[in-house]
Amino acid sequence: MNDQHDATPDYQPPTVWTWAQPNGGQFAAINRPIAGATHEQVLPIGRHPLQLYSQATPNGVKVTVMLEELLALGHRGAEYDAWLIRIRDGAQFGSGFVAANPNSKIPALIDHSGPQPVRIFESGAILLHLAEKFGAFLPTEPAPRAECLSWLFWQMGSAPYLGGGFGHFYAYAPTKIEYAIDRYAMEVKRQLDVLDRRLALSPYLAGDDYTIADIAVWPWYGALVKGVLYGAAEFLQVQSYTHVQRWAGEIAERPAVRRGRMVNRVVGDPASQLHERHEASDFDTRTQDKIGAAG
Ligand SMILES: N[C@@H](CCC(=O)N[C@@H](CS)C(=O)NCC(=O)O)C(=O)O
Repeated sequence: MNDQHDATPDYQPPTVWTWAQPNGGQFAAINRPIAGATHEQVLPIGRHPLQLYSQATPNGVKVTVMLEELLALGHRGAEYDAWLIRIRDGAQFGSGFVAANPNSKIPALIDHSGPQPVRIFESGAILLHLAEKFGAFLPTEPAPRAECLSWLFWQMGSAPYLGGGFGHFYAYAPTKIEYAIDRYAMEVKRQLDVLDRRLALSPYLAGDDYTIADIAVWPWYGALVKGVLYGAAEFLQVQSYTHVQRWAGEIAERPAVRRGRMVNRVVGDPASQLHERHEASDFDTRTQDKIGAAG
């Protein structure tokens, strides 16, 4: 996210960029041009081997859906504690979180199941770590495995155009800049067409089976076509991507997806928000039907 742009038509960049704050952007309070911790904050550790530090943004939801899918398959080793990192409050800049992810972005996972704790950051790396650890949602045959990893990495490379590009300028920027919105709307529609053509050929992105590629792509592009991301459904004419719509609707109905979306959630109906998750029974007091079709 970058709130630095001046929308005035005669703006010329100065010789040296300087950090002007506040700048009116929605994320001005947390955006910084430097890395590292801003304050001391030890991360809590629960009793399960897997400790997740996250918030239910699309990147966070990928991991909680994956963990709930693993548990639904019967992998008891996937039991986890999910701790809420409130990114609008700057919790990603606490010293403990920065030790888990030097990039200061959710999600971050610490796997305590080996002799030494292993930290994993970047949601794609976390999905791959979990898929390999449990031998699930990642095909073993070379061709479908390559297809799965290709779509997983496609998501990691493409979503910043959707979130940091289109979503930022369409929904969050303090002024509407036609050039920026045009540029990113074009790219996002192209990406939706890429997905639509792929999903016309097979039920899931890697072929016949649901994989970490679908788990990674769904919280972004599934939410977008179901109209719950950036309020841009009509603007982008998302109904026309019929194969993506079919795929997104089917995945939204999976019980593990419905559970995973509630974990570390801080928006929407309070009954749909499970701020921290430590046991399967934590879901009992929440209402899964209170979340929309995706997102
Ligand atoms: N490529 C990273 C992106 C993570 C990311 O952008 N996380 C956002 C929330 S969706 C965040 O933590 N933002 C806080 C910040 O930028 O300070 C991943 O997939 O894990």
